[in-house]
Amino acid sequence: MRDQRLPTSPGFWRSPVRGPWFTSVLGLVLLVGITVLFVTGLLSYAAYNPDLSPVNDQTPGKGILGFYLFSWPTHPYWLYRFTQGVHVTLGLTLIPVLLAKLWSVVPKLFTLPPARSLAHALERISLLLLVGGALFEFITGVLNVQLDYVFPGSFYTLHFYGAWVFFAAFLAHAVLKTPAALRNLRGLRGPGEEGELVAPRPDPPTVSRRGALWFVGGGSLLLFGTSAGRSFDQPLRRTALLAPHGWTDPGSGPGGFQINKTAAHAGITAAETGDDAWRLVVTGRTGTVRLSRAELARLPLHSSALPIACVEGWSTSDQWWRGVRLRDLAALVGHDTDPPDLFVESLQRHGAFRRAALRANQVADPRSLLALYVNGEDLTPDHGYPARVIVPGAPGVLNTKWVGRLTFGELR
Ligand SMILES: Nc1nc2c(c(=O)[nH]1)N[C@H]1C(S)=C(S)[C@@H](COP(=O)(O)O)O[C@H]1N2
Ligand SMILES: [Mo]
Repeated sequence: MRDQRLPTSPGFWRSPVRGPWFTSVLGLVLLVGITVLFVTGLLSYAAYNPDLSPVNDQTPGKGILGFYLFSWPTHPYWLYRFTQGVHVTLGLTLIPVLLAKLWSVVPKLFTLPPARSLAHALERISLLLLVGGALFEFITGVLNVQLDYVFPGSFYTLHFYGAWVFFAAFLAHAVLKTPAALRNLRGLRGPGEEGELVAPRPDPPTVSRRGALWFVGGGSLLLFGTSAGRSFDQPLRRTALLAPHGWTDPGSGPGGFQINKTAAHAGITAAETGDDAWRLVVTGRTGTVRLSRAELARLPLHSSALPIACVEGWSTSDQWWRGVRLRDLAALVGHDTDPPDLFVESLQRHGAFRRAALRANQVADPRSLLALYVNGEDLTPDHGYPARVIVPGAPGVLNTKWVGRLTFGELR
C-alpha cells in the first residue's frame, strides 16, 4: 500500500460523503444545467449580430463556429431579457454544484500511474479540458457580470472559444458517464456503496450524503435568491445583493431604472448634446440629412414599451420609450421600402459600445425607435439624451445612447 499521507494514495481521502451516488446526482444536475448554459450562451452570441462584422463582433477567425448564426428576431420583445437572464442567473446558481462535483472527484486527479494505456491517457487529457474549460467559463463569466466588463472587447472571444472547447469535452464526458450515473442513482443509496470514489478508510460521518447534497442545494438557492433580482426593477432589484449595479442608484422618476455607463463616464458633455450643438446625421441611398432635436420631435412619434436587457444578465422592466421609428428615418434618406442594415454611432469617442450594427429586420420593426423620451419625459443624460436607439428583443449593447450618426446600408 502507498504512503497514506500522500494524495496519490486512496487512503489519503477520508470523507465518507464521496461515492458514486453523490457524484452522479451532481453530474446529472450539471448535464442539464450546462446544456442550458451552452444553448443560451450561443443564443447570446447570435443576438449580437456577430456576422455584421467587424462592427459588433471582433472574434478573429470564428469560421465554422459561426455556422448556426441567424437573424436575431424582434419577437417576443422580451426575448434577450429572458435568454440572458437564464444564462447568467443559472450560471451563478450552478457554481456550488460545480464546486461540489469537482470536490467529489478530486481523488481521481491524483491517481497513479498517470496513464495506464493510451485510451486512459486520452481520457485524462479530455478531463483536463473538461475541468479547465468549466473553471475558465465560470470564472470569465463571473468576472464579466460582477466586475463591469473587466475584459474590454476580448471577453467575447475568450468566453466564446472557451465554450466550444469546454462543450466538446463536456459532450464526450456526458456520453461516457451518463449511463453509469443513471445506474448509480437507481442502484446505490447512501451507505454501503462501493466504487473507486468511496474512501477505503473513511472518517466518521458528520453529515449524510443526502445532507451534503442539501448543503450544496442550499448554496445554490442562496446564490439564486441574491442574483435573480437583477432581472427586475426596484423593489425586487434590491434583493440582488450580489449584483454590482445594485449599488448605483438611478434615482426615482422617469429615468429611475438601471444605468449602465453614465454620461460622465462616457465623456458626454452638456455642451455637445445641447440644442445649439447637436445634429443627428442620417446617411442613406439619397444622401445625408441633418436634423436638430426639435426637427426630430416634429416627425411622427411613436411609443414602445421595451426593457433594457444587458449581456451582464441584468434587465429592467418595460419602459415607455417615445421617438421616431428607425424605418421612418430610413425612408428619409431613400429607403422607402425594405430598410437595409443600419450602422449606429454615438457621440462617445472611446469605449467598446459607442457603435453598433442593427440588422434589417430590426430596423423594419415598427417598435424600433430612435427614442427622444422615456416614461413621458426627455431622456435623462445618463439614458442617452438627446437620442438613443431602442430595439425589441435585442441585447442592451445594441441600444446605443447619445446617438450622433445613423448610416443605412453599406455595412459589408
Ligand atoms: N454610447 C453608448 N451606448 C450604450 C452603451 C455605452 O457604453 N455607450 N452601453 C450599452 C449597454 S452595454 C447597455 S446594457 C445599455 C444600457 O442602457 P441604460 O444605461 O440606459 O440602462 O446601453 C447601451 N448603449
Ligand atoms: Mo450591456
